[in-house]
Amino acid sequence: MNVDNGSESAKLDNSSMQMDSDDSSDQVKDNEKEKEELTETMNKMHIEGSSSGNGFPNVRRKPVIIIVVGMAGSGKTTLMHRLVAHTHIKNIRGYVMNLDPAVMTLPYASNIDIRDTVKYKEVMKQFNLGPNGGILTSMNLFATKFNEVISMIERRADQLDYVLVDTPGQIEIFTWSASGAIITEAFASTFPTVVAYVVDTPRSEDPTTFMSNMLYACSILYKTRLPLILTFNKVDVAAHQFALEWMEDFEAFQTAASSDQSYTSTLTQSLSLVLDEFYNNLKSVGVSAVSGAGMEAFFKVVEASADEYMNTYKADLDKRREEKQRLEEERRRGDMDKLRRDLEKSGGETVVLNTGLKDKEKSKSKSMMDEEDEIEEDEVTDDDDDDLGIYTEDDDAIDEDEDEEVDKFGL
Ligand SMILES: Nc1nc2c(ncn2[C@@H]2O[C@H](COP(=O)(O)OP(=O)(O)O)[C@@H](O)[C@H]2O)c(=O)[nH]1
Ligand SMILES: [Mg+2]
Repeated sequence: MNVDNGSESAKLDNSSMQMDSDDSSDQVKDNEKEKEELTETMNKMHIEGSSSGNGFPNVRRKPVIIIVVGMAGSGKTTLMHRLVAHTHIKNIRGYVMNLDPAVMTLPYASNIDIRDTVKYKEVMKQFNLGPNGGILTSMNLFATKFNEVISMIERRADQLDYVLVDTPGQIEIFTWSASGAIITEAFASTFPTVVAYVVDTPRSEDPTTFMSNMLYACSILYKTRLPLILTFNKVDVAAHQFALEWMEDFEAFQTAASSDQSYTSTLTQSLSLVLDEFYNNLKSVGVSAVSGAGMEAFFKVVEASADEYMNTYKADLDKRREEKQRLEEERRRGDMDKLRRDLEKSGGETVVLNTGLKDKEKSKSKSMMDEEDEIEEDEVTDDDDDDLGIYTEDDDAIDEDEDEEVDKFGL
């Protein structure tokens, strides 16, 4: 338990004392204990519980984590293979990680492979999921154990220069999922971390495709807030010179885009003005995973980005983490207040988790005495939820909604 977690539990203790003085039942204490235990477990799972020991781990300079992301088919896996080969030749000490649970065969040998922990096909079968759901769930399962991965890398940190991370084929599964965010944050709060955004250069020769690719890169930059390296891959097929030109001179891009008079083209031209600032803060490099061109340049840019991380991103990260902790504490306090209010409302009665129709009627007639209007609304929401299987998070929802939620999650 770190210092910050300690202060959190102290705050929880405080609220429990208040509740005792409010004459609450033993069940409240049990609830609190459960809550504390849950908080503790969550904190342990959280990156701050990593073996660095303190709340804000000292970020080492090495190893540098390189998270390789990009559209499906942009050449991430092939590039990983090339990077691994380069590190071997140059005696660079690297660690390789595969986070794609659905990949059939890997062209490189990985040190950590998600497939050793989670069997993607089994997950699909067991949870009755399609391919994307299967990948997402496998990632979620893996993310719950990610503190162990971080500890493993920490133990080897002195012998490593880089950790190369391959991500699932479908970019959004990593960049827009909770598990992707957990994994990225776990890395970024322990080691200097950079994102290599792989671009399929030949396909980006079309201005509209180029623009959508850049917008995606921009969204990743905003989402991860980590140094981003635009890695123009497949330069053996098409040189990335045109891209550099378009990024430096938006007029050149507008001229290229103006050959097409469609709506998207006009929008693309306007967007190029907006993205000018974004381009200014980016580093880019041209590589070929097939021919091996640009490898030296790639690692140079990675080093520069790692410096940038230490100088700029680290401070921002610490600030955001403090803010996150503050919000988390506020939320917890809000939860405790809500629990207390609910208890006062129920008059300390035992809360039945498994609400049948009979219980519903009973609790409805009871609450009806307090808030008649609310109930009509809730009845509608309740029915809708049953049909669609959606859980509401409406603050006004009456207790039975919450009971059902708990019931459905099988707690
Ligand atoms: N010509 C050329 N083809 C490449 C290069 N990198 C990848 N490819 C090809 O692009 C396709 C997709 O590559 P893959 O690594 O599986 O992409 P991923 O889905 O991003 O992992 C494969 O057919 C690769 O052979 C490159 O640098 N040059
Ligand atoms: Mg791949």
